[in-house]
Amino acid sequence: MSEIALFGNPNTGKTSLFNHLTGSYEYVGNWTGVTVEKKVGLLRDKKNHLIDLPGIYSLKPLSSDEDVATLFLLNEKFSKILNIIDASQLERNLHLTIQLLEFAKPMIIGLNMIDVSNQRGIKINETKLSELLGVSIFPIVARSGKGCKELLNSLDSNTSKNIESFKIDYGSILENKIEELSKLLPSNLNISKRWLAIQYFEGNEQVKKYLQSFIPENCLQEIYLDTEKQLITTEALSSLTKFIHNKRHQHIKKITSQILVKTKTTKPTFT
Ligand code: GDP
Ligand code: K
Ligand code: MG
Repeated sequence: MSEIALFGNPNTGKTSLFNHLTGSYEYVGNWTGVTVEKKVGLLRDKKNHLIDLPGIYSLKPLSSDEDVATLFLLNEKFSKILNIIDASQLERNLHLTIQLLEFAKPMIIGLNMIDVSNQRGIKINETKLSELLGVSIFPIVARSGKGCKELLNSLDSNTSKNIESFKIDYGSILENKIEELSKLLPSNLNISKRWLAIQYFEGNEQVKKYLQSFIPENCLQEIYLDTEKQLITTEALSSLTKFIHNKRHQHIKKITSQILVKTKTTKPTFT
């Protein structure tokens, strides 16, 4: 039996989906050191456990909720990520999705709130989105349970591989620094070095602490400051965090321009 980790933004239907996929909670407690609730359920096919993680917009910790998510990725053993996305808020949701894809472990997407996006006249080309992200996507309505069975069946399949195809080009300056930092890490690490480097540059404090067990603090700091200095002089931006956010935003815009089809001209939702 292995563990599947449920990640998503707040209010995307995580609890609704959790309840459809599991019978009842097998275990409810708190994450170590924080008051954030930890829920673990047995999937209805009794083949795997599902772990409900706090709803977050980004892995970069702003609160103990985000701490839990990063610490989970760094320390826990799990077989797969299940990322739930609100189809009616695609652009915003994809920021977390990208950070999870960069983690480069097997992942599946549950595209939720399909009823809401349909009502708003938004059609999403799921096949194309799946192609662009390199993972399987299952359209669902977590409130009613529509599509949840197909999603459950796919969670057990052993076919999902590590994600290798997904890569945002952060530009030569940052890409070189990602490479430089990666080279300082032990080769036998089972966490993506690229993900660690990107999260560090983004300002993820938990990742920074993790890296300090391999790289002296002053050396880490030097790389960070040099990267920021180079980017600030050439790109006229305020911070490394902002730079990474902007790159992801551009990438998301490129994705959504290829997969969104508006069928009605009512409310503009994707602005
Ligand atoms: P969480 O905060 O991610 O755990 O999300 P919840 O499961 O609590 O859902 C947030 C709200 O969205 C609740 O009112 C749900 O009933 C509703 N909801 C969840 N999934 C769907 C869906 O597919 N369609 C619609 N229309 N509402 C949904
Ligand atoms: K909620
Ligand atoms: Mg919830």
